[in-house]
Amino acid sequence: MLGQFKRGESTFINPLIGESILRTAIVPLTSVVTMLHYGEKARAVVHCVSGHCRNVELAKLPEFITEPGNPKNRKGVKEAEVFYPSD
Ligand SMILES: Nc1nc2c(ncn2[C@@H]2O[C@H](COP(=O)(O)OP(=O)(O)OP(=O)(O)O)[C@@H](O)[C@H]2O)c(=O)[nH]1
Ligand SMILES: [Mg+2]
Repeated sequence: MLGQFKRGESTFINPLIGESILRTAIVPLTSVVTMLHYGEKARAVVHCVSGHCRNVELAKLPEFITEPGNPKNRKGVKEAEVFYPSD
């Protein structure tokens, strides 16, 4: 799902998942491509431009994929994947 900043992508996706996994805000927020997949267990994986990847708790995901949590993408995040047990 693509859109300009603040067009409501995250707000639209959360009810489809059934839980507010993606943060929403008035200021520009989601700054990294985030892929959502079905998974037996809720978890997230952050892939870095260096080639490394790490598992992160869903609650800590904003530290990597949002502009306030990762200003100007200083953490070098390439993309993030979220796995969630939602039909
Ligand atoms: N009035 C109105 N406000 C909306 C609607 N959808 C989202 N918003 C509000 O618009 C703001 C931006 O919503 P987000 O879901 O964070 O938008 P986004 O496109 O994911 O933003 P970025 O990740 O920063 O690009 C929030 O304050 C939402 O509450 C809508 O349909 N109507
Ligand atoms: Mg967003």
